[in-house]
Amino acid sequence: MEMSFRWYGFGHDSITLEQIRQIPGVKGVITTLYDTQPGEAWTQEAVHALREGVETSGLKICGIESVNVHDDIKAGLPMRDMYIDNYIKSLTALGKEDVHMVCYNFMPVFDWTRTDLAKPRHDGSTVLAYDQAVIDSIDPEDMFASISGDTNGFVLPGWEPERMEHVKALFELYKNVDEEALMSNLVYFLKAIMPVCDKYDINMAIHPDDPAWSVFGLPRIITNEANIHRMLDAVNNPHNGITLCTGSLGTNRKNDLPKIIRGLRGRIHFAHVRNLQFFSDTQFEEAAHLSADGTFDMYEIMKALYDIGFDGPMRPDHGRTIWGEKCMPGYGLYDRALGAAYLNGLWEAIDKSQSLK
Ligand SMILES: [Mn+2]
Repeated sequence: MEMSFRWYGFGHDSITLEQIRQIPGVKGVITTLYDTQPGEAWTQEAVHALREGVETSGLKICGIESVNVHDDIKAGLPMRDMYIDNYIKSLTALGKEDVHMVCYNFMPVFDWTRTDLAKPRHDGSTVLAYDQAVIDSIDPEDMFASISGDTNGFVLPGWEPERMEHVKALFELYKNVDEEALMSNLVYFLKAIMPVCDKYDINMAIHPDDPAWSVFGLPRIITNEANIHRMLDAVNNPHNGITLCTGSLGTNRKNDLPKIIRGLRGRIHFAHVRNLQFFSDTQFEEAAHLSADGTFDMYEIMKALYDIGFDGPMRPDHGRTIWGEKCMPGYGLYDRALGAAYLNGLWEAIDKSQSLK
C-alpha cells in the first residue's frame, strides 16, 4: 500500500505540494490535467510538465484521477471510436511518463451526487451529505442549484458549470441506454484500451457509482459485487481493475465491504478509504475516518486490503471541513491529513501483528 493524497494541480487547489509532503507517510499525489475536457487527447508534454512540478516538491504522481471518459463512449454513439483513440493517446502519454494507474468512472451525466455540501455535524464540522428524499423532490436540471452549501469558489470535479449547462441534452443522449447497454459500452471501451495498458503496464481502476444505485432513472452498473465481477470477467485482463471506494460502494448497505475486497485479489488497483454515518438506507453523511465516528469498521476494511496483498495507491477520501478551513467541500487539508495518519496507523498495526504470528 502506498499512501497518497488527491491534489487538483497548480492554480486549482488551495493546498500546496509542500503541505502534502509534510503529512507523515504520504508518498505522492493523485492528480489530473485539470484543464482538459473529457474526450481530449493528453499530450506527453503536458503530462511531463505536471510530473516535473510534482517531483520538484519531493513527491511523485501515484496515479491519475481521473482521465474522464467522453459521454459518446458511455452512450455508445458513432463518434466513440474517435474518442477512444484519443483516450489511447492519453494513456500513451501517461505510460511514457511512468504513470501506471488511471482511475475513471462510467456514470452517465452525474459523476457523483450529494444533496448537501456543508451539513453541520455533531462536532461542529461540516460534511457532504446525501438524502434520497431531496433527490426525489427535484428536477435533475436543477440538481446543481439545489445542492445546499457553498463550494467556496472551487469548481467541483464532475460538476463543471459548462458541463452542467447541458444536463438536458445529456439526459437525451442516454434515453435509450439501459444498464445492459451501458455495460456493453464499457466492455467495448475496455477491450479497445487493454493493448495500450498492456504495453505500458497501466492499471485501469474504475470508480464505483456514487451513490451505488440509480439516480434520476439513469443507468448505474458499478454498484455491487456481482456487477463488478461481471465487468472484470468480461475483460479478464489484470489491467482491468477497480478503485475500491468504501464511501461509494458502501452507500448501499447490502454491500459487505470486507467480503467484496477479499474477492478481488489482484484486481483492486486503487483504494479510496473513508467512513459514512447512516440515518436510513438512503440518507447518510460523510463521517470522520475513525470507525467510531461512522458506520464502517475501518479496521476490517484495512485488514481485508492487507490480506489480499493490496500494493496500489490508497488515499484518504473526502474529509470533514474543520478548524475554519476554507476549501473545496470534502477536500480540505486538515481532516484528510488526519485520515491519512489514521489509515497509516491501522496499516502499521496490522502489519506488525501479522509478523508476530
Ligand atoms: Mn471515491
